[in-house]
Amino acid sequence: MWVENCCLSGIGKVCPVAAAGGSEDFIPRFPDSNAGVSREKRLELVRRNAEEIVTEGELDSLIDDGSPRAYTGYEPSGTIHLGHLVTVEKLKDLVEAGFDVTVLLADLHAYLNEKGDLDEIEEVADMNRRAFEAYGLEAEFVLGSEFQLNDGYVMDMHRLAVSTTMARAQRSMDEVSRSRDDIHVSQVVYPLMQALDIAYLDVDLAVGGTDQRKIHMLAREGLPRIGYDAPTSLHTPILTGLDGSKMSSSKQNWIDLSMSEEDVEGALNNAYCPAGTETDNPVLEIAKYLVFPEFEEVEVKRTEKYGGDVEYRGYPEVARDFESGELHPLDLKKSVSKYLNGVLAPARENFR
Ligand code: STL
Repeated sequence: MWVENCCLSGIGKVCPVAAAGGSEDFIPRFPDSNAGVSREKRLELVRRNAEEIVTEGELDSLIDDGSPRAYTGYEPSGTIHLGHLVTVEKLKDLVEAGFDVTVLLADLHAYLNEKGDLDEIEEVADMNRRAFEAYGLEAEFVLGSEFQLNDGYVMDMHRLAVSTTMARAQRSMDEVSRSRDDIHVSQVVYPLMQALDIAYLDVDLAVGGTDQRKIHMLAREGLPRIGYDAPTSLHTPILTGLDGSKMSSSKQNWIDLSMSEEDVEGALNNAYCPAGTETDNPVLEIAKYLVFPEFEEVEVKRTEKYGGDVEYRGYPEVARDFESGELHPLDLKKSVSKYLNGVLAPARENFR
């Protein structure tokens, strides 16, 4: 039976689709281990769905390193939304490609970004860790404040501060910062610390959304000036909000782990999904960045009148049929809801 063959990267983890009461025809993505995964396959895993790698040449060398190390940092957040999960998917790809992965729960960064007091943030961080683990991410989880207050780190922060211009530090925060005017000093301490995290966690590859790119570029230039290696960086796309505009907490135009299966279904059903158009289409993006990395095959169920059931092996087939008009938005939405709910089921338990 299918559930016995289900091997999400963790041992003894429950398959998300089975947990969601999914059918037997789902095929999970994970092999039993990454032993024997070819160099080519490992590179393909690292590169898939990446918007940018700085630089491809460096990544190519990293792959030949015995055990390359990668990380992403997250400000602990009361809502884990699909935007977070795009980078989590990439980290799962990296684990499968043989990287040692660290997740930084950046409590001090959240504090600097005015997200609350440290005690509250730490509680949220622990909930986030459990959600990421349940989602099948095998990583080492580190709380920022565990090492960011050590003497060596603080001294390096001052050294980096001396060699970084105000304009550069401020600019790097353009897409991350909470405040736009009346900028606080914390806003320029933030990117310096983020750069140092890369050195102190001893990682080769820094992963984040494209909103992190200017901070990563600052790290690439700044770290060598104070005696550390320049990190390679990989950026994932930023998901379009469900209404077709930029995701924003004020609009609540996203799906997060606090939502029930029915809420997810409803949200997708109402989502912007213009027939025949791939551009800025959040439903297709969810299929591409969150569903297909988990399932080799995705089935769309339709009555005979509307063309009958169809199975897609890979996102390009879906995009092709959607663009030609062969696949209707409503059928796409129904199928994406079902698979997405399967993917979210185990992590959602943490919010009950
Ligand atoms: C955000 C939004 C987002 C990413 C981050 C924060 C990342 C924070 C971070 C902090 C320290 C690090 C790495 C990343 O070392 O998309 O508000």
